[in-house]
Amino acid sequence: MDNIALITGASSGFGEATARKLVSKGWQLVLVARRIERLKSLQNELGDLVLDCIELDVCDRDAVKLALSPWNGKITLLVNNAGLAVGLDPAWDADLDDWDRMVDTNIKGLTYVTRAVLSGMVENKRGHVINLGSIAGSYNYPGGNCYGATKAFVERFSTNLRADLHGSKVRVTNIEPGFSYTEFSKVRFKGDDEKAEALYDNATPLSAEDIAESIVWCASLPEHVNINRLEIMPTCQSFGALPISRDAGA
Ligand code: NDP
Ligand code: 8X3
Repeated sequence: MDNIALITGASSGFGEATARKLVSKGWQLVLVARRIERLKSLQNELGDLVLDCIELDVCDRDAVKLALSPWNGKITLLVNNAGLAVGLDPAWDADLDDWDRMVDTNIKGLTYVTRAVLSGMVENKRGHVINLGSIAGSYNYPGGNCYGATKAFVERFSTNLRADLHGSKVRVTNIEPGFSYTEFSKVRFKGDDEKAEALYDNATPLSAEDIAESIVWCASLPEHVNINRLEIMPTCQSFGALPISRDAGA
């Protein structure tokens, strides 16, 4: 059986870099995103190993089923990468539409895509689901509210999938990156590129290629090895103190 990877969110960042790296190792690819023109230009660059480019909003349950069911039974690696953070406002000020988008994409979209191709992996007794979680799923920070909660879901969904998949030989890995340079912050700050770029001033974040390398490493290990979770930060990022608020005048 050929190595065929389905990558969601392949039009940018980690997904695009993973597509490049997998092709360099001889993998065949099915690429998914909403921005089809970007997928097509990646296909032009990468050549025949890209079997298909699918214009798809992972939040659209029926469209996911329709577009991906022809691939069920053929996919050996699913990189569930499509996702986003929108906004960094405190919970009481947050826009509920932003929260809906994060829940719809990071939680519901990821489950729809998984469901569309998982039964084929189980039937073939071969496959690997690599989910993109985040350090935000494990550690709290102001404004991380709903985004972090969606990534906590991804972590728990990943390990629960492992429980369901016991004995099936299908692997599941949750990759949990920290501070990284992609279009992620442009999306989070809703196109305020200056604000997004300022985050990276005088710092060395992880690159999309760093994360792609980790994804490809997990996928390339012998089939009896399952990396459950892989938490990765740039060296410039670490942990802060847990703050105590003090009463005035005390
Ligand atoms: P980018 O913004 O560069 O890429 C996000 C990708 O997701 C794009 O290809 C976008 O494609 C796709 N996407 C978003 N919404 C949808 C949708 N509804 N349907 C289909 N595709 C969609 O960000 P990253 O590469 O950084 O993010 C990839 C993943 O990594 C996300 O899940 C993110 O939460 C996670 N992550 C990112 C970190 C970071 O600091 N960069 C750190 C930790 C985790 P299009 O717009 O064309 O549909
Ligand atoms: C993205 C990492 O720390 O900006 O998932 O939330 S963080």
